[in-house]
Amino acid sequence: MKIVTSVLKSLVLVTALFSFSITAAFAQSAEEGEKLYNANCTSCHAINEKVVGPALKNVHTKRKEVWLLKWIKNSQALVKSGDADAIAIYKENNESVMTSFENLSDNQIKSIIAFIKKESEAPIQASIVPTGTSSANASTTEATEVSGTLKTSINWLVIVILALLIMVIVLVLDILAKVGDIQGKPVINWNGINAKLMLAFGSIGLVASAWEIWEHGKLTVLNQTPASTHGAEHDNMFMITLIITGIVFFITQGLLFWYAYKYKHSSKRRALFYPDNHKIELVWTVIPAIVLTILVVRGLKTWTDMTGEKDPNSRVIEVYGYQFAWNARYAGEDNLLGKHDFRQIGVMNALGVDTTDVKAQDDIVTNELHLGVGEPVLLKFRAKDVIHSAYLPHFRVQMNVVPGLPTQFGFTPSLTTAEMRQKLNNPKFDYVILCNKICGGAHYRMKMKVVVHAKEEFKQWLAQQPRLVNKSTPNVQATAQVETSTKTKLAN
Ligand code: HEC
Ligand SMILES: [Cu+2]
Repeated sequence: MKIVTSVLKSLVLVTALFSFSITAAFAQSAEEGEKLYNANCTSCHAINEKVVGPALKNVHTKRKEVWLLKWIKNSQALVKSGDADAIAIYKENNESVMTSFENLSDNQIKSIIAFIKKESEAPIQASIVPTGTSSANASTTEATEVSGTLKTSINWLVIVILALLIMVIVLVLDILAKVGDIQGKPVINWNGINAKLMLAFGSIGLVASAWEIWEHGKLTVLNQTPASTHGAEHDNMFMITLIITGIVFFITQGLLFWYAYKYKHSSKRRALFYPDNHKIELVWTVIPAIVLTILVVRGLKTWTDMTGEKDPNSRVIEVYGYQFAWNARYAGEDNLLGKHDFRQIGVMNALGVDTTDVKAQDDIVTNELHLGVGEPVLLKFRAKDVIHSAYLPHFRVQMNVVPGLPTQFGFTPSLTTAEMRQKLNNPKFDYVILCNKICGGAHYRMKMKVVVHAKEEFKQWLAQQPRLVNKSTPNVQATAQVETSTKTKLAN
C-alpha cells in the first residue's frame, strides 16, 4: 500500500514539474516572439485590426505551422509555387507584397506564432457590456456589436431631443420679444447679458490657457533635459519666443474682453469720434516689428547653427522611411555607405541597396537606430513612397523625408538611454524616432526605437550586427543569392 502511494505521489510530482516546465518554456518563447513581432511585424500587422496586412488574430488555428513558416520566410515564393491559400490571401490584399523574413530561424518564427496565439487568446479589453454570457470571445464581440447599434440609436435620440429643445427656446424668446414690443421696454436686457458673457468667456479662457500651459506643459519633451548638444540652445530659443508671445497674448486678450464688458452700450454715453493718431500707430507698428525681427533673426541663427556646418568626422547613417516603418543603414569597416537604386527595391531588398557595389557589401541594415553618446552623427534621410518626417523629440531633431530628395540632419547625442532612464526615473524609457507627417492609414504606428550607448558599448553592438553580404552568415548569403538570381532574370 505504502509503495503505491509513494509511486502515485512521485508521479503527481513529475507531471506537475513537467507541465510547469512546458508553460515556462511557452511563456518564454512567447516573450521572445513579442520582441521579434514588435521589431518586424507591427509596421504592417496588428492582432485585432487590419493595417497593411490582415489582422493576425487566430492565424495559428487558421493555417498549419509548416505553411506559416514558409509564408513568413518568403510569402512570394509560396504564392509562385501555386499554393491556393497563399494566392487567395495575396489576391484579397490587392496583391500587396509582404516583406520576406529569410533571416528569421524556424524557432524564432515559432516564437512569434506563440506570441500571436497568446494575444489571440487574451480577452478583448474594449468596452464590454455585461450580457450574462461573458466567457467566450465570440460572445464578447457580439456584445460589442449589440452595444454599437444601441449606441447609434441613442445618439439619434439625443440629436432629436436637442433639436426640439432649441426650437422651444427660440419660440419662447420670440414670444418674450413680442411682449417687450407691446410693453415698449425689452423683457430681457441682452446688452447686459452679452457684456457679462464676454467677461466670463474672457476670464475662463485665460485661466484655462494658463492652467493648460502649467498642467500639460509638464508632459511635453520641453520639460525634459534635451538629449543632444544643440538641444539646450533650441529649448532656450523656444522658451524665449513662448514667454514673449505669451505675455503679449495675455495682455491683449485680457484687454479685449475687459473693454467689451466695460464699454458696453449705454444710452447715457456717446462714443467719442477719434479717427486717427499717428503717434499711437507708429508705436504699435514699430515695437512689434522690432520684437519680431529679434525673434526671427535669433531663430534663424539657432537653425543655421543646428543644421549648418557639420563635423567632418560624423558617422553617416542612412535612415530609410516607408509606409509604415523605418530602417537604419550603417557603413561597415570601410566607413562608406554603398550605392542604392530605387529600381532594386523589391521583396528581397527592401532598401534597394546595390549589393554589387563593394562599398555596400559590408553595410549593416537594422530596424533600431543605435548611437554612441558624444559621437557626432549625420543622419541621411531617404523615403521609399511618400513624404514622411523624421522626428526625434528627445534630441530636438526633425527633418522631412522626401522621395527623390536627399535631406540630412547632424547632431551629437549627449545622454545615453541608461542616463535618461535614470533622469526620468523610468526604467522602461526608450528614445524614439517618429513620423511627423500624416503619411497614410497606419501613420500612427510608424516609429523606431533609438538606443544611445556608451562609446565602447556602441562599438560592440555595431561589430555584432550581420553585414549585408557576408559569407559567414548563411541566412544573409541566401538572401544575396536570390537577389543575384532575380537580377539575372531582369537582365534577360
Ligand atoms: C510590409 C508589410 C508587412 C510586414 C512587415 C509583415 N507583413 Fe505579414 N502580411 C502583409 C500583407 C500585405 C499580407 C497579406 C498577403 C499579401 O498581400 O501578400 C500579409 C499576410 C500575413 C499572414 C497571412 C495571414 C492569413 O490570414 O493567412 C501572416 C501569417 C503574416 N502576414 C505574418 C507576418 C509576420 C509574423 C510578420 C513579421 C515577422 C509579418 N507578417 C510582417 C504585410 C506585411
Ligand atoms: Cu510616415
